[in-house]
Amino acid sequence: MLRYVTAGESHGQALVAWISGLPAGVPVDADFVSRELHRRQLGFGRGGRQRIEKDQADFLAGVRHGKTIGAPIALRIENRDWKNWEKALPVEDSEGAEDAQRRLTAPRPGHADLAGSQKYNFHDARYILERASARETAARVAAGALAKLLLREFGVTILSHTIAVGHVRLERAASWDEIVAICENLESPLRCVDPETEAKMKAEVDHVLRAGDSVGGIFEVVVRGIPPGLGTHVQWDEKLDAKLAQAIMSMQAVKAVEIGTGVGNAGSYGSEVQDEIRYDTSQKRFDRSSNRAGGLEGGITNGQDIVLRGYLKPISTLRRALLTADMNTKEAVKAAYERSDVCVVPAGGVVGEAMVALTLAGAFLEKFGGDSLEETRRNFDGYQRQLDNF
Ligand code: EPS
Repeated sequence: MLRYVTAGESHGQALVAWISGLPAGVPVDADFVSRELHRRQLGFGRGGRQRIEKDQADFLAGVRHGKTIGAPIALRIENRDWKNWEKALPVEDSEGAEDAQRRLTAPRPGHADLAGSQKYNFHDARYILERASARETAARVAAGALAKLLLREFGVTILSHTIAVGHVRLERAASWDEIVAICENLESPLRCVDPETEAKMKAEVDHVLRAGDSVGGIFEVVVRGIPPGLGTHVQWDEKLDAKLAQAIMSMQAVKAVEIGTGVGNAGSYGSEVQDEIRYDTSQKRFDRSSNRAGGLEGGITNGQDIVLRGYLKPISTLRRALLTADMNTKEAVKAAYERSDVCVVPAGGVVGEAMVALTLAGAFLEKFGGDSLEETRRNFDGYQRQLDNF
């Protein structure tokens, strides 16, 4: 079973990830992992923090001679900013530590600040926001890169692009080649395949930057090469679409998830929505004339591209702060402002890819198993023969 967890606070020493269940013998391309981490740091609208950090995964366990050994993998990503926070967030209590604390008592509407403080009984949201921070997604991306490396062995590619930033939306479909190109282009400010739309998106971010506001948007993750038959219809918590939705929904600031054209489908007729089935004799595979289902039917992959969208609300830290109530005095005050990003949609796509990769790798290993990559491959190849002869 593939399992993973992360630990780490935004301004603590480091982020760590623990991943268990990958078969032995998966090549671990460290440059690929670094590149994924770098991609997550990019995008127009990020705050000053990204100039401090240079995310790198340091493998502590489970990888030897460039390959997984079947043992749990542990990795660490340094927070370079820690040196600026050591006094404010020391591990041990010390004299004078109280004065160095950077307390936050004016909770930001939309943030975990207040609900978390009430739950954990702090009259200071510092410890809450440190862990709620999307800084944690760096650890997810490193873990997701390992999942991608497993899936890559079986011809699966997971990419993403930006569909909307604020009020600006990509009004046409993006081709696979365009999505490949935008993922390779590390200079693209917002990772939108259409340059004209991207310029408008950039203006939208510029506008909120000047106004002291923030902006959300939509990213789309597309997966090519996944075989039919991952996930199952038989039990609610084993349905793969449900697991993917949870994986994306668990991301900071995501408030909705869409699979295929799910939102629009609700207002259309059945004849306009279902994807007609064909048989491709040369490939010996069934396919569809369209892909409104986003590659999933009944909670099972159907062999079409998996397409899903994450809807990000605007970041809740606003320079032009909203009203809140102080947690101690209970008086009406302006919400706290901390250095922040104003738009994270391009990074959201990269994190979305990682979450999808981890979820699909889990479903893949559930179906094909294997303690070594060779064993997984034998099982996979046997299933391909079953499909050939179906
Ligand atoms: C974040 C606030 C900012 C972001 C951070 C998420 O950090 P800081 O408070 O240090 O300026 O840059 O994201 C990252 C550090 C990252 O690497 O993604 C928040 O409050 O969620």
